[in-house]
Formats: sequence, structure tokens, C-alpha cells
Amino acid sequence: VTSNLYINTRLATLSDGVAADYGMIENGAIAVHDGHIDWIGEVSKLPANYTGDRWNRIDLQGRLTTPALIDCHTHLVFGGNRAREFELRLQGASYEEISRSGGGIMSTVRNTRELDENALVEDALPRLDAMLAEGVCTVEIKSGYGLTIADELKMLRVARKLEKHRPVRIKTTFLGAHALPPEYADRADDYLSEICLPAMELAAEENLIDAVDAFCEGIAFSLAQVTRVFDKATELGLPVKIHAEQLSNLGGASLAASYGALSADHLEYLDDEGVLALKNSGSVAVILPGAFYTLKESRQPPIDALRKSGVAMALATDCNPGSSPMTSLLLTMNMGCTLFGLTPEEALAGTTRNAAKALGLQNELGVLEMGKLAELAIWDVEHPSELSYRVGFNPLFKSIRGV
Ligand code: DI6
Ligand code: FE
Repeated sequence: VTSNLYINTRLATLSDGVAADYGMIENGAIAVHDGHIDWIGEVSKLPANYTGDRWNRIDLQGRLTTPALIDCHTHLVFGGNRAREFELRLQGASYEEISRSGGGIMSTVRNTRELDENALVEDALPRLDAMLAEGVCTVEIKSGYGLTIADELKMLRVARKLEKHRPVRIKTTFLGAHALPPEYADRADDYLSEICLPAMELAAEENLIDAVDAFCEGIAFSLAQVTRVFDKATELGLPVKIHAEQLSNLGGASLAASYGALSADHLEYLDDEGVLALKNSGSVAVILPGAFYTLKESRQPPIDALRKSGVAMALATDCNPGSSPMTSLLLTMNMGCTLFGLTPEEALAGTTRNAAKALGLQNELGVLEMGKLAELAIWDVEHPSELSYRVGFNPLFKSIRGV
């Protein structure tokens, strides 16, 4: 077991226990033992037992240390790409029109069904590597481009396998209720009964599911249908999340909140009632500026109302081939600030502390505190606001995972 003592670093702890902005500790030190943060604080207060030979001292030369970043909403596993649709949208076609004419999610479903597990792993790795290069240590990955029992299980197995290929923690989310495949056109309830719910049950038996999500939207599933999905998840003991209020307001966030959802995601059309529901349930609002940007939406999520109500806000890439072909969580932070008016501190909390909460990992990850897992990102910047400030520049010096 390695015991490392990192010294000469500025710490953005994001911890509530540290009163300064960003939970900053200047002249910080972190002792890492057995994968956990053994001690953290100002170097002047370092207890004597951390100075012996047992501790391997590493001088970070004044660099900034933050919790490793967490991308809490991605569709990282898929086949093909949708650059052709990008061209169509630039010529004026809308995302909904493309979706209704058999493109959109369904074109990715066709490509994903064609590939076997190994090919899907190979497709996903470059995207995952781009995330890791920016200090990400945890990635949530959803199914939802299979839409048959076998193909949904295949996607989840691929997501799990990525953990064996790279030093990353993957949290899997079953999104069988992502789109209605053409073979079930106008028979959404049959799709749920015959494919989605049985796939969820089988995947849960194989321990392939950490949470269950559903796309609640006019072009996807209704409140009543999402209720069936959430009832099944609850029966299987799985936490839920939702894609809601992205293109219209159906009340999906309130429904998810009534199931104690980990998070409600997108939320551009969220109303006051939805904000209140999220506040009362303690669900995280996951903000996805990449999709807003890509689809050139104009309606912004109600950031101010969420902030005033004290709803925890996370930020994620929504990495997917259609509405957010983006792997950069740093760019997401910049967009969260520039497009939606988040503060850089909220943006960093949104990819660390609150992203951990959106995955149910708040006891292990997301802040720099004694006892938490030692997953750190070391940056060549002076102040944490720089992480949101630059556009398309990666100042990561090094990621540390466990040692
Ligand atoms: N909302 C999204 O933004 C993605 N899925 C979802 O439910 C889009 C997925 C795609 O266009 O492929
Ligand atoms: Fe999504």
C-alpha cells in the first residue's frame, strides 16, 4: 500500500466544512493512504505522524487540486455518428422533424444494433479517453440505443467493460425508455411490456444497472408510461432519474421527484412547481448546456429559481451522437456559465460535489474531505475560476486515483 503526502498545493475542496469560496485551502496538504484521503488541511497544521519515512512526499509546486471531475449524464456507448443530421439541421430541419422522419435516435439505434460488444468498446474508448484527459474519474453511461432486450443488455455490458480498459469508475443507467423503435410504432405500452420492463429485470439480475432513467417527452414517453418504468425500478430496488422538460413541460421532474429520484436532467421548461418538487425530494437538477447549444434552443433552464430554492445543480456533457456530440466537461462548465449564468463556483460544484450526488456517490466522492476516496485532479491554474473561463483549453497536470 502506497502512502503519499501531497504538499505545496492550493485546494479547492468544495467542502461545506470549509467556509471560503470553493472551500479553498491555501498552502494545503493531502495525505492519501489505501485509496482514501487520510488527512487534508493547511500544511502548517499537518500532524507530526505524517512527516515520517512512511509518507512519500510529493511537491505539487503550487498547483490547484480539486476533486476529480464526474460526468453524471452521458450516452457514451453507441455506434456511428450523426454528422449528416448536423448538416440537415444547419439547413433548417429541426431535431424533432428529423426524429419523426426516422432519423435521430433511431439512426443511432440501427448503428448500435449492428455492432458487437468489442466493436462498441472500441468505438467508446476514444470518447472516454477525451474525458479522462480532462481529469474525469467517474462517468455515468446510459443504455437506450439498443431497444431490444439483447441490445440493451449488450450496451450495459459494454459500459461495465470500459472499467476494465481504463482507470475509471462507470455508473450504468438503464434507459430502455429512450425512444420507441419502429417495430412498436404506436404501441408504446406494448414496447414497455414486451421489451423495456423485461430487459430491466434481466439486466438487474446480471447486476448491470445502477439506476433507471426514462425520456419523458412528446417525441418519447408519456407520464403514465414513465410511471410504469419507475414502478418496475422501485420493485427491483433501483433508484431513478429522468430526462424531463427538455423540449416541453410534461411534469416529468415532479413525477421523478415523487419517486425520490437521484436527479432530473435537462429542465429547460421546468416550472415553479417542478422546482419545488425537486427541492422537496432532494433530487439534483442536472443541467446539460451541450444539448441546448447543439440544438440552438432558446429557452434556458430556470437557474435562478433552482439556486434560490437551494436545489443542487450538476453539469454534464450529455455526450451522445445527436443532441450533444461533446466529450469536454470543461467546455460544459464554460457553457454552463456563459449560456446559463452559472457562477464558475457552481460550475465546479456541478462537476464534482453535485455530480456525485446525482449518482448517489456523495458519501464517497465529489469533495476533498477526510475519509473520502482519493480521486483528485491537479491543474496548472492559479484559481479555480480558470477551469470555467477558458474555451477549449485543457490545463490538467495530472489525475490521481487512489494513490
Ligand atoms: N435527450 C437527449 O438529449 C438525448 N437523449 C435524450 O433523451 C439525445 C439522444 C440522441 O439524439 O441520440
Ligand atoms: Fe441525455
